[in-house]
Amino acid sequence: MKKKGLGARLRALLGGGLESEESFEDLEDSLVEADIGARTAMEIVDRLREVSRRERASGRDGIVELLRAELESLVLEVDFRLDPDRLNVVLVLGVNGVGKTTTIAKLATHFRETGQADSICLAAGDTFRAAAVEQLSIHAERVGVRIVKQGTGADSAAVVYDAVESARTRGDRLVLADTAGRMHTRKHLVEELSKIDRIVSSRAPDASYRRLLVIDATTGQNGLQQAEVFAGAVPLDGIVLAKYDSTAKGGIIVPISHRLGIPTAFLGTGEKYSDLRPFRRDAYVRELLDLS
Ligand SMILES: Nc1nc2c(ncn2[C@@H]2O[C@H](COP(=O)(O)OP(=O)(O)OP(=O)(O)O)[C@@H](O)[C@H]2O)c(=O)[nH]1
Ligand SMILES: [Mg+2]
Repeated sequence: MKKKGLGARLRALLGGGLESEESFEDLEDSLVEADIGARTAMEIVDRLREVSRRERASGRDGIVELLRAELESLVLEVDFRLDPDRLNVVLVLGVNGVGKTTTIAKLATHFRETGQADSICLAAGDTFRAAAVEQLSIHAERVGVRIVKQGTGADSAAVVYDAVESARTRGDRLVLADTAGRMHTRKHLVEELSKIDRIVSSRAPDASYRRLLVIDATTGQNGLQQAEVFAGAVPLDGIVLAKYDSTAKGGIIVPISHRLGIPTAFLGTGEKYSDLRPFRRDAYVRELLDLS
């Protein structure tokens, strides 16, 4: 995985500590450069300025430690485990091309290999894009799980409905539902997701039903806007940050946690099915700052 760039920038910047106002501004720029976002970066640097003056910590190690603690206090994590006693339904959301379908195959692999689910069913809820159903079918076959599908153009909520019904009949532990990535209008998104929500809640009132939003780590601040739009449509239970391996930035989790209060559940770290890591904020912040 690529080293995160913020660590190197900090080392260069903090060679002799943070002595001047200019160096605080440079630090703020470095945080923005790492995708932490202008507002959140400003707040972090304001806090740092205040604490470092109060504690007279201007040396490199002191500053890095303050920054580490500050970032860790802003980042939210969720330990995303399946309920062992109920059917679990996980709806996977996100805009075009962020990594939803791949993430579903990775999640199926993860939950099976950690012993949380031995019978898993995928729902081909992306009925919009031609070839999406076929793509999910290929993943299902490779991972060795069942899939419930209809043709392109079918009603997405109806596919999720079928999958939930069939999972209940067969006693599956988990349904992982794919969704279309298009994000035409906010109104349409809200309507479509609300419909799926209503169906899952009414067909499986006793299930554990959660929604994960996939964000592409290479899209920068756009990820924050996407999270805001989806969170306005349905409650989100966690973020999966995909393509974390493909960027030296990766700071987008910080404003998503801090501004929107949405915790992160997983990091996607490559294209293989095993390239998914449960998110841990201490490890994430250390990696962001390139600390060992
Ligand atoms: N390097 C890397 N590539 C990834 C990761 N996750 C997904 N990808 C790649 O991103 C591309 C898009 O992934 P998909 O899973 O098809 O994305 P999607 O959101 O389902 O796309 P649509 O269905 O078109 O909206 C594929 O080439 C994946 O291999 C990741 O964590 N790291
Ligand atoms: Mg897809």
